[in-house]
Amino acid sequence: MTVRKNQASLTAEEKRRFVAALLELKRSGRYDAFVTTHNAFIVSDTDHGGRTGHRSPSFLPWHRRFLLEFERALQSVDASVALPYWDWSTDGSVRSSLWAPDFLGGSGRSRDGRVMDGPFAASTGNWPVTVRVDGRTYLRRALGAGGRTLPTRAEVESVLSMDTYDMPPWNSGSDGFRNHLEGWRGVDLHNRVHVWVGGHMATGVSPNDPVFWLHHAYIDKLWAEWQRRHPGSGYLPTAGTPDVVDLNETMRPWHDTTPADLLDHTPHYAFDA
Ligand SMILES: [Cu+2]
Repeated sequence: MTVRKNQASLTAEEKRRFVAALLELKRSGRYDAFVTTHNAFIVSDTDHGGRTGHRSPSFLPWHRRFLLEFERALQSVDASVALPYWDWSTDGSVRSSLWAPDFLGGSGRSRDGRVMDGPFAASTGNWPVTVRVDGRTYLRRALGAGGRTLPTRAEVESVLSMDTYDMPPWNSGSDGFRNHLEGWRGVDLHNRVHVWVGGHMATGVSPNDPVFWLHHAYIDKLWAEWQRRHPGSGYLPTAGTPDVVDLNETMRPWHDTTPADLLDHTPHYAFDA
């Protein structure tokens, strides 16, 4: 059974195996296919047209499936690996063990944002950025540099307390849990974490930074926590909504799974707490 753990509690051996599996997916070319898919959806998801991966109700089930595909790819390299999650509301220091050289490496240098240490630094030769939006081929970060702060636990609580999953117009202008979690409205839990990390994480090719998976694994966990708190509230909309994935409609790019199929994470993985 896959158990997704808080990254702060991983053992040295668990970190080593997770990093090694990431590097092997990168080496084989499978990693970059995930970056390409994410960017294609970022580019095509629009508020007044078809929208699936972002700015829509299916933001959460789409990323749940995307992470499951990625986790299965990691497990095809090393069956012991599970995706860890990063609780940025309680572990938001740039000195966190998350950013240590034995795990994800630290922030970028000020001149060009280049990450200089850790397994994903360009100097290792192991992490070329090939799916990119400009000519720069090195991983970039600027932790906390944009003046943004990470969400607090109180802000997380304020979003978890919302009892409607999503609302018309089912986009970045919506009220409700999904859009406050995604961050186009209100306190913003998900978008601002991308901005706080900066560099590639603040672009459509954000999965170039391995922290993408740990961030989204925590967003996914918050969805599970919301479900536990609001057992009477379900995914919306349920039917007949143009441009939006209803409860029982299949999602691109897989065409074989619906939001309804993904509401329960427990057939696939558990959380450590
Ligand atoms: Cu994201």
